[in-house]
Formats: sequence, structure tokens, C-alpha cells
Amino acid sequence: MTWRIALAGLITLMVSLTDGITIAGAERPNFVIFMTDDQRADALSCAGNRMLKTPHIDSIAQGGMRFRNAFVTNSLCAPSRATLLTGVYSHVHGVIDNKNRRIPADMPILSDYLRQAGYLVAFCGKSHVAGALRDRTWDYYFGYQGQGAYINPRIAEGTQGKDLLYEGYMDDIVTEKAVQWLKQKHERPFCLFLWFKAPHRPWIRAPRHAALFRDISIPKPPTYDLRALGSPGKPRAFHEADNRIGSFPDVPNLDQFVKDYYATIVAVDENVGKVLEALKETNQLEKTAIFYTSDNGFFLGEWQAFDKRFMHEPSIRVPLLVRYPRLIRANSACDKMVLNLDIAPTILELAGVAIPDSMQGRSFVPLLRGQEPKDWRTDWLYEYYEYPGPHRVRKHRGIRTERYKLIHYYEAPEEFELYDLQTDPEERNNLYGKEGTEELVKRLRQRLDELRRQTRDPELNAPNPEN
Ligand SMILES: [Ca+2]
Repeated sequence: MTWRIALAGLITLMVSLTDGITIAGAERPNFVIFMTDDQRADALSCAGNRMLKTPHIDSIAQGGMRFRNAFVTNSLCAPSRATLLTGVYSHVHGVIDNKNRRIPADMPILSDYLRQAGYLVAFCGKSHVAGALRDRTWDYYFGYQGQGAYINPRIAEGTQGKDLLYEGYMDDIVTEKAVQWLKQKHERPFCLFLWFKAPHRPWIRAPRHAALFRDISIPKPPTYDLRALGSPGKPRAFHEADNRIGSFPDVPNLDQFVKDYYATIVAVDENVGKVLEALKETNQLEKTAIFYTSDNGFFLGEWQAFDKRFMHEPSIRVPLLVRYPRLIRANSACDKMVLNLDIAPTILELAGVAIPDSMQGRSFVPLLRGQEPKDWRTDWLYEYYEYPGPHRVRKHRGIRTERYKLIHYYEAPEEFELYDLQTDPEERNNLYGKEGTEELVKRLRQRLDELRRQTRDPELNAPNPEN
């Protein structure tokens, strides 16, 4: 019911916002929101990757800000996407895993708020939520159900359109349609969501990239061989997950799959370049706020693992780049912890739209301006629920502070992990149960409960049948 009230309030508000005036009195920005699927934070040359060259994506960072500590609150496709769109936790929008992927129909999403405020809104690509966002209103829509296919995919144009076969490479086809739409004359500011399929498994390369990375080899991460030794110090919940490289026919070894993963990102980079070029050609580049992020991170061989889900750093960290020269200094970086929850409120603030009280993220516009509010978050709540399910990763939740991380596998057998990220960024040394950590654990568990209470976690006071 609160969502309906929020929307009603918004409709009243839009009357004063549709005339192109923002809170700052300047022209309202356009938005392009790029999202990739399963791209980890360091799979970009601007983030220090030495094998992968991503000049076009890097140019977003060079013209704006790179967040070096950007995280998702549930490292899984559908829950993370629903969080970006709604600005609330999985346990509030209800898309807690990839099985239940429906955002409640009466819960407005970012595009609904922008549209009500006079924006043109377009969605192109992969949404991965139930109904593929066809239950929402779009000025332009070119999207597909579920995962879609890398080669010769079926895609629908318009929310009432049929899923038709298109010849070619998924992200190229989707980008071409997005570019066509961008180049049209728009009488009002717009927001384009361009959400790529890559680099999601099964990492099918564009045919033009068949030979890419043939002459290099991918080094093993330092923790790779620890898995075969029984993952010393790790709980069973981690060691027994079904995510080992070599256990799946399409993930035969580290070298092959990581090269394929990188090659699909090269295609993303080329497609990002086409969009930037189209914005430039149509004289819209400087007045468009460009966001680039991913729905979750990915293990690339740490503990011989691939996939995501866990609360460990490779899985929860995502790229986050924002370019908007009217506000952001070129080549800047931010180390404050920002979350996928924060993107919707940030975009609404930039658009001059009131941020609904129901949203649980915080606008990072001050950070984009180069300010660091004293009360910026220093910790946050993580949650994961898809169990039993693919890869056998048990349910867990946890708290990540600027220094520590506590992970709680809360169903029997109950297990914990505790890390000091300052001295142990690779999370090798599980401190849980070690002498001298009792007070720290107590404090972190109290704060974890507090964060769950603040974010209205319905399981907080529910009896747990497993324990
Ligand atoms: Ca994903």
C-alpha cells in the first residue's frame, strides 16, 4: 500500500518537474545505464587488469569517477537487478533468488519514477526478472526473456512484440537498436537502460573475437591450489559448494574459460564505444550521465572456484563508473563503500525527482561532487538465499565494514567466517573462533541484527526451523 501512496505523491510532484527544471535549475541530464552480467570489478583495464583492454569503458572512468569499493547486496542476477531497479533489499522487493524473479506489480521501479517525471525511458537487453520488464511502460523496448542466446537470439521489439529471431551476436544486435533509438530526436530528456548478456556463462565469443587471447595464459590466483588441500580454515559451506573449475564440461580449466570470459567483455567494450560515439555525434555526450556497472562479481579461480553467490570479495565487488562532466571531475576516484541499492536514489536526485522514503539506498551525488559526507555508511548488510539450488551455496548473510567481514551460514550446520580485510584482503585466514575475537564478533553480530531491523528483514524475528 505504501508504494501506491508513494506513486500518488509522485504524480502530484511531476507537475512541477515536467518543465525541464531540476533542483539546481539546470537542464535535466539524460541517462545511459550500462549493466553487464557477472563482470567482476577488476575485469576492466581501468581497474588494473593487464590482460583485458577496455578503452571505451575506461573512457567513462577517465571522463568521470571510478568507485573502487562498489558492492552488491545479494550476488545473484535477478535479485541484484531488482535491487538496482527498486532501491531496496532483496528481502523487501521479494526477488530473493533466481527462482522467484517477479518484482511486485505495485512496486514502482526507477523507470516508472523517471517516466512520471517526464522522462522518456527505454530498455534494451537482458533484464532477467520475471516477465522481462514487459509489464512496465517503456517509450522503447527491445528485450528478451530469461538468459537469451549469445548467437542468433530471439528478442521482442515493444512490450507487446513477438520474440523474433535475429541473426548475429546478442549484444551487437541489442546495441544497434539502442543506438538507433538514441539517434532519434527526443523532445524530452531520456533514460536508456542497456543491459548486456555478457560476460555470463557460457561465454560464447563474437565470431570476430575467435582468436583473441590465444597467445597468453591466465595465471592461477594464489589461492587456487588451496581447494585441493581441503580449503584450510574455510567452513564446509564454502568448501562443499559445487563451483569448482574442472567440474563442468563448459568450465574445463581456468585458462580456457577466463579467456572466453574476457573475450565477451571485449565485445561489450566495442558496443559501449558505439553508444558513446552516437551520443557524441548527436551532441548529447556532455549532458548525459553515464553509469556502468554489473549485477554481481565473479570468482575467477580463487579457491579453484568460478561463479558468484558467496559474500567473498571477488563475488560482491562490482565495477561502478559514472561520467557526467557537469558534476564530476574527470579521472576521479572514490573509496567510500557504495551499493547497488544507491543507484536508483542517485539517478532520481540527478533527475531532480524526490527520492521515495521507501528506498533503502542513499544517493551518492555528494560523492560524485567530490564531497565525503561524515555520516557516509561504514558498514552494510549482505544476504544470499538460493539454497538448495545450483552450485549448492548455502544461505548466508553477513556484515561488511570498512575493515572486517562476518559471514553467517545460519541454517544447520551453523557456520561462520570472520576476516580482517586490512591484513588479509584475500580472505585466507578465517578468524572466527580464534582467541581474542569474541568482542569483535559480538559487536558485528549486534550490528548485523541492527541492519536487518533497519531494513525490515522479515526473517529477523521469525523462528528458524533449522536451528
Ligand atoms: Ca549475474
